[in-house]
Amino acid sequence: MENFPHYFTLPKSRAIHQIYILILIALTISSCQKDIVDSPIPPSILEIEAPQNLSSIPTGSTIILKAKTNSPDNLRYEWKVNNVWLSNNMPQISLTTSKKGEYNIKLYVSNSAGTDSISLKYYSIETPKEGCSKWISQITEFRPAPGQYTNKSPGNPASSQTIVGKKGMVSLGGYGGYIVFNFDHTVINGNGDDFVVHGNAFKGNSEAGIVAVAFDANGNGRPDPEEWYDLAGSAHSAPGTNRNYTITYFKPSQTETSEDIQWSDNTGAEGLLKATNFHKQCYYPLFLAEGVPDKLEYSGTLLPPTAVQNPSTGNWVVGDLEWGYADNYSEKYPLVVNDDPDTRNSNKFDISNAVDKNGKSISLPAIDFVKVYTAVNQQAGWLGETSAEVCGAISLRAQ
Ligand SMILES: [Ca+2]
Ligand SMILES: [Ca+2]
Ligand SMILES: [Ca+2]
Repeated sequence: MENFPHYFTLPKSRAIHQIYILILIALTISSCQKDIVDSPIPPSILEIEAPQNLSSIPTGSTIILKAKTNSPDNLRYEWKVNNVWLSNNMPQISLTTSKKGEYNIKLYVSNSAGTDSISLKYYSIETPKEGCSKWISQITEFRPAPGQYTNKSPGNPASSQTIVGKKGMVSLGGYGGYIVFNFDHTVINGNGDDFVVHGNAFKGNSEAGIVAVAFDANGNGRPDPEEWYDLAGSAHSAPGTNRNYTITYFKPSQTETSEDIQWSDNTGAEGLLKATNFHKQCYYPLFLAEGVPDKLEYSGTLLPPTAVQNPSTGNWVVGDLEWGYADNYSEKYPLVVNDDPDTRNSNKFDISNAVDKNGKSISLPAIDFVKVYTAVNQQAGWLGETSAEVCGAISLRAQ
């Protein structure tokens, strides 16, 4: 009996025993509650409440962003906009989109138990002003590759200006040669085609140019290298297409008259851009902003060759691609858009076809710059190198 606990040996103490247990339970509950206060659960952000259509906020407007969390008590809020911290410890912020471009919002919510974070991206877009022009308003850059028209019409700087405000013609030279232009408004990515680019193609004479687009995401008024995306066309996933192509052209021994231009590329191939019998000037561009360096590099997507010679006639056919390239004939090429006769003989482009270097689709709300570059590296016999021509462009989003 001595070994039994004290309260079993004293029947009178049963009530006291029950009181002990109740006190013990009460102490346990109280201790648990104390633990909750000392160690809260980490916060969890449910969402940032934001306006419905974040992809088209007009520049200059103000929006309210509001954090929604699972446990709103005793939280610290830290907001970052385009990598700049806001000095604000509030669950909501008011932001004015003073400049157009991309806005990257990051929200951190913390308490003593931890931190949660969430990201949100939206775009501020300048809507076209009434009376803006459908035509190209400015040539941002003209950097043709060597070619039979380079340094003379239609392949000189004066030629590049002929497509401002109207139709004209500029030749881009061999693979990689390009022109960059813009309109007097941001071209919004609406339903279907958003702009057209005119060429001088006809059936069997398609000198494909890849069209790339840039949305001025950082709002600095310039197309930066990371802002460019190709618009994919029918040959972008074809066997033989190289999405990471770089060609280097070498300055000829003299620049007074034409001679073959040597090139090499990042696949290890090399060859000659041949001087033809018809064009006697130097083919290596002599007017670029960088002067006349010993070599010139051009990069982008390379499409497979399209030129075929008819063995019996000796004539060359520079084949048509199905869709999605400038200076390329297709059934849609002669058609007009929106009953506007100025859109005849053009290729039609939809910003929704933008892809990154891996071919992954990129969603762009709008674009500020268009680049057209020659997409193939080929000699079509006596026709010479294949070089895309640009004969104008029209925005389908002008007011
Ligand atoms: Ca579109
Ligand atoms: Ca920019
Ligand atoms: Ca052409």
